[in-house]
Amino acid sequence: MNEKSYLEIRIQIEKDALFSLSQIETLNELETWRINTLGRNGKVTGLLRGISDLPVDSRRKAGGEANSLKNLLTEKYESQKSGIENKENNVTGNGPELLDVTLPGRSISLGSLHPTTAAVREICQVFESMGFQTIEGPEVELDKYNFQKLNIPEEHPARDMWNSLWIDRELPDGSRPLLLRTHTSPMQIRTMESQSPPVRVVVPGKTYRYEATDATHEWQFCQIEGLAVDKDITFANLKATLEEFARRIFGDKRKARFRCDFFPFVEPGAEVSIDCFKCEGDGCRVCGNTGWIEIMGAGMVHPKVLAGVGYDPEIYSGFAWGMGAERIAMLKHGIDDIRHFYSNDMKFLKQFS
Ligand code: FA5
Repeated sequence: MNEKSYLEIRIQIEKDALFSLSQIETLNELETWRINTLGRNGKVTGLLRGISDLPVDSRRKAGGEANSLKNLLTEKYESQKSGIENKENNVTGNGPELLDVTLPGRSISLGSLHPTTAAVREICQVFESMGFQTIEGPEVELDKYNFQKLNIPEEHPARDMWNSLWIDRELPDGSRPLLLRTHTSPMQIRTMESQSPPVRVVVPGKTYRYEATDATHEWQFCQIEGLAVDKDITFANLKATLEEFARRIFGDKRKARFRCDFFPFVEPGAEVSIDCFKCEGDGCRVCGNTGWIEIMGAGMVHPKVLAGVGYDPEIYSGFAWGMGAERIAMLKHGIDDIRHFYSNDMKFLKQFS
């Protein structure tokens, strides 16, 4: 064979292959075309093999021509293949018949606030309207702030009130003082250490306890701490502030109850409960048959705590509280199990969007 006839064969193969490719409509037909044209015994491969039959000085040009044909047909094959695949999958492709411009656009689905976040924002706004400032603090805390400066020394039995998750990290002095905060009360100390009275803050944030879960207890939940310190603050101010909060959040229908309680960092201390939304106070699973759901601990800041941060307890007094945000949301929306909040159940969460 000479160079001229070799190149004529190449042109003929190109013509035939492009024509037969243009007739193909299915992937099966396309595969047969590929085998016959580009496969191991296909025409293009035969053309490439034929180079060795040519005189030596014609081989270079013939090889270039054969390879360019191979590249051209491979490219055409790939584009034909994706065209057929798009058509079969009904995806809008190059063909105008696949694009329906009259279809309405897909609307972007917007997320919404988690019910805990929504409750936290609403509660903080109520207190902001009463002159409190919203601040945040660290979730990994020091023993010093979570306990000691709150009048709970090491080895004190009151520590058993908060089952703690300790962090297994030793500091250079050999101590292991880090834990996931069990309440937001450490922010009382951090706030008072960083400013002089008067103080009025609310502190929302995650808290953690090594606790079994049930309808009203989670191991991770959200608290909102409140602290007011000034001259002449009395228990009457505490009660008025929290009663106003309860009225604004729950309306006049729900009843608030204050009872004596013990927290080492307040004196006197109180537990605040709201009558159960589920049984209207008769007693049920949600309220543990008591008719009341406890929403917060509160009290007058202990003089030892004030003195510990450098405030003179003879001049200043204050009140503080720590409430559970999920419990407030449960009461507001009639949610009967706190575990719904963090089970990632979209059916539950979408009710609040
Ligand atoms: C405290 O954590 C105190 N720091 C509150 C406080 C602050 C008292 C300032 C006095 C002055 P207690 O452990 O009771 O207290 O928790 C406060 C509130 O957090 C409870 O009333 C409840 O609403 C919520 N809470 C407590 N434990 C859980 C839990 N496991 N799951 C969900 N909410 C909880």
